Amino acid sequence: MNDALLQTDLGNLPLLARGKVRDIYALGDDQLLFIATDRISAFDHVLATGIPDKGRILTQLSLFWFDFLKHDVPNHLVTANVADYPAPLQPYAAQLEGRSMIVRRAEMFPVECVARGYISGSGWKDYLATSAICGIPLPGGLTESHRLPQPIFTPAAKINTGGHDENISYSQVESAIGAKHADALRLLTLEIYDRASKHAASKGLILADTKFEFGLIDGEITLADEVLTPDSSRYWPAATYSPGGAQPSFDKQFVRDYLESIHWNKQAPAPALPEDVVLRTREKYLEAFRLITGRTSLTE
Ligand code: Q0N
Repeated sequence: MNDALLQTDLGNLPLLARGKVRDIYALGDDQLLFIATDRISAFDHVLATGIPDKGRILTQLSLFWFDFLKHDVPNHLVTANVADYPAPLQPYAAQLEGRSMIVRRAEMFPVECVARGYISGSGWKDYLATSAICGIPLPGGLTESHRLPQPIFTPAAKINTGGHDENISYSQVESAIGAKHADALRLLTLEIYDRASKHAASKGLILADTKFEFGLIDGEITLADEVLTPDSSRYWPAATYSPGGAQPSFDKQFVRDYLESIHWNKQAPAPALPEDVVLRTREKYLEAFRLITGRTSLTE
């Protein structure tokens, strides 16, 4: 056992959505309470063991990036300072500290806005099958994890909770949300990816790809959800980058290796993790946090 937070319990507060990792509660009509638990998923399952501090680390990373990008795009953050939360949340302060944010409720676009600078994951699968990603033609002869000639916008549609998102073409985005919003989301996604990947590169990290979610608040396109965390992005250490095959996951490789070593069939129930895998994985999340934010501790 460890002291990871696997489930939030906020009494009567209405739970809006429980994701694999995050729990979202409604706060009146206009705001939401976003809580990152310490749950970890691998091979599409939430594991029985959590990673202590993972929720705090990912929340602090999102907050870092919201601040870093605040002149590029408005975001949904209201406050992450628990002392400023409404009185009914104060009994739960210990559960919320460092791992939660109050955000403005947005009218979300039904599009996952993915930027890719490298060819990996579903992008690699698409390329093998079609020589393109999301209908964007690419040069022949690229190998897995290769850097792309330029970063591309590869939107996806949410299938449902659990299922994988499905890559869609740009014209499908236009049909879903209109050409004006599609153009704005594409430009913003690529601009934010460019700024973030340059920051990551200055810290020795390749930002291979990342996913953003946007919504409208008072008619303005607003960056929502979590941003540029290891759960929503692929970070690779530049020092060991070696195209021509899959790159080890920065954060989850010990977990994946363990799950392969026990020959788990990848069907529920997902197994628990041994303590050394938990501790080494926690260290990887902390390493990402230190590199990206330049901070040495979660609480300073
Ligand atoms: C919202 N999601 C999908 C949990 C998070 N600002 C907002 N306003 C209204 N709705 C949402 C936001 C945000 N952000 C976004 N759900 C609700 C993201 N999920 C994915 C699964 O984990």
